Amino acid sequence: LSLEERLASYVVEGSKEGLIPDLNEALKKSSPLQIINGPLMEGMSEVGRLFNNNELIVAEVLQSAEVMKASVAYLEPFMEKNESSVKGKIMLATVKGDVHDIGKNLVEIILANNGYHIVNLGIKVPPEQIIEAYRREQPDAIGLSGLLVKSAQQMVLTAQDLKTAGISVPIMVGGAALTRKFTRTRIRPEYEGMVLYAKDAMDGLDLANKLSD
Ligand code: B1M
Repeated sequence: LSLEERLASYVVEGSKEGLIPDLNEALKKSSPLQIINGPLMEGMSEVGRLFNNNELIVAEVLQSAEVMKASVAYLEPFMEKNESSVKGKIMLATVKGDVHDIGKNLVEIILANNGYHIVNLGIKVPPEQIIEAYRREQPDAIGLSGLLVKSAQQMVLTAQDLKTAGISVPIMVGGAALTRKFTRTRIRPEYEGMVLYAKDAMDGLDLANKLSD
């Protein structure tokens, strides 16, 4: 197997045996983000496909998630950091009913490495908790993540509750089940402030930078 194929297969197999030496090898020619967005994400897509076809069970997907998390944690110190000044405070949450957090945590790492102070509220965060944390933390923006189809709908409800609570800071939304169109037609009309769709973590950084400019 090529290096790229081996990296993808650690995620698919849920195995860390040989992972670190291969990540070191990959770092010689690629940046941490290229490794994550390339072979590791390819492995995750394959996991999603196999899971969808009932060829993997949840316990196996969890092991794949562990490998992805361990890889991201290992690569994180090698990422470019640009911490010259604090550009703003962003609160992140995976919405109510959803446990997926690898994407959100990647967004956290990338924003934190680029000058943002991040308050990560974790997973399955109901709107009440987001509102309470908003009042305490006074962030410049709120980032919502969700991967399930029902999470897209949950974002609509969350936006409604935030609006009712009188909150209007920009909201950034992302996650696999979401589209730009859904964001524009379903979430945006329910909210007073800006609602921005980020297709991936780098897009999230670009949007945050535009907001802070
Ligand atoms: Co689940 N899961 N899962 N899962 N899981 C999906 C999402 C699914 C598509 C798999 C499939 O069937 N093909 C499917 C959803 C189906 C649907 O709703 N249409 C699914 C399902 C069904 C489920 C369960 C219901 C399974 C069950 O129990 N029967 C269950 C749900 C539990 C719940 O949430 N209540 C479940 C559980 C799990 C595990 C716990 C086993 C594990 C998660 C572990 C964890 O996160 N700690 C897991 C995993 C790993 C996946 C897949 C395979 C991979 C997700 C992932 O981590 N990707 C996923 C299939 C897939 O996506 N291909 C799947 C890597 C990550 C870096 O990408 O999160 O997309 P992602 O983030 C991207 C962008 O989306 C974006 O940036 C990131 C990249 O740069 N982004 C943002 C994300 N959030 C953002 C926020 C932003 C900006 C950008 O700003 C705020």
